[in-house]
Amino acid sequence: MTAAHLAIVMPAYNEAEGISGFIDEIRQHVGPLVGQLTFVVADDRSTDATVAALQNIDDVRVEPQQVNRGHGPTALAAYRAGLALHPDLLVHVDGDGQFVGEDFARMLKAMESTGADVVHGVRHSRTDPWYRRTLTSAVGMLIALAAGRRVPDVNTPLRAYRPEALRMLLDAVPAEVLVPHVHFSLAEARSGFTVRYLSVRSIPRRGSSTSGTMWGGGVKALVPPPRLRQFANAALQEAWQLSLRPGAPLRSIRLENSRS
Ligand SMILES: Nc1nc2c(ncn2[C@@H]2O[C@H](COP(=O)(O)OP(=O)(O)O)[C@@H](O)[C@H]2O)c(=O)[nH]1
Ligand SMILES: [Mg+2]
Repeated sequence: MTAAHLAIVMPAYNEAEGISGFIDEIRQHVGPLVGQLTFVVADDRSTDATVAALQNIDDVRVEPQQVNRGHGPTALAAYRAGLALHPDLLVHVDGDGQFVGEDFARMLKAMESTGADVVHGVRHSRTDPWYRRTLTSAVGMLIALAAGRRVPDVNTPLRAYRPEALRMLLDAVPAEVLVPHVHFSLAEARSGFTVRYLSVRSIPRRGSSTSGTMWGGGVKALVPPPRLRQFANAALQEAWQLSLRPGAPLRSIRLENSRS
């Protein structure tokens, strides 16, 4: 057994079509490896049937958000709701289901065999448009300069955490950030966390609805949609303010502190 109680947390917005099938697939692969499994879905005020699709499933809790705030704050709300259940291990993944069930099992096993604080799923075979992958590489380079080493797939949404390590990150980051995972990756690299990287398969989002994507223009837009460009600008400024500039608040996290 890899964990007595595993919480799998997800932000979701308009994922009615794919989310319950995604949860079923994860459960099938992970259920046999843990004592108890709980899914926590933070619903970012979906306008489709996402919440209805998740009703009356024993191991799924829906955490309705007060207002629509986008991926970052919803992911953080999902993390917090998951930690409140006091699991031994917590996994985050986006509700659009861009991963396969087998890889969740591999992550748990990697966590157990390496004793890491964090395991990141590093996406291969990404089918996201060229500008998304370019953005990931560009952010990755910036982070490498700041952290002094390369952090693969810096913004990956598939992450497994030991609760103590996650709590430190959550305590340090404001609730409204745009790119919590970029801040997390940077803080982990700088702060003495033991991080392991596992190559995982990336698949297209499961629902056909494009309203579940943050970027507008649909997943097949050939050029970066304006919303993505605005987002990238704002995210860069946020990364500078919170994580990169000298004296930035997230620079002072040290894992050793929590263990002393
Ligand atoms: N579109 C959208 N997605 C959100 C929102 N809040 C949370 N999400 C979730 O954020 C995740 C990532 O969205 P997506 O735009 O597909 O990002 P990408 O996979 O990085 O391209 C999905 O699981 C969404 O369900 C929101 O306000 N709008
Ligand atoms: Mg996605």
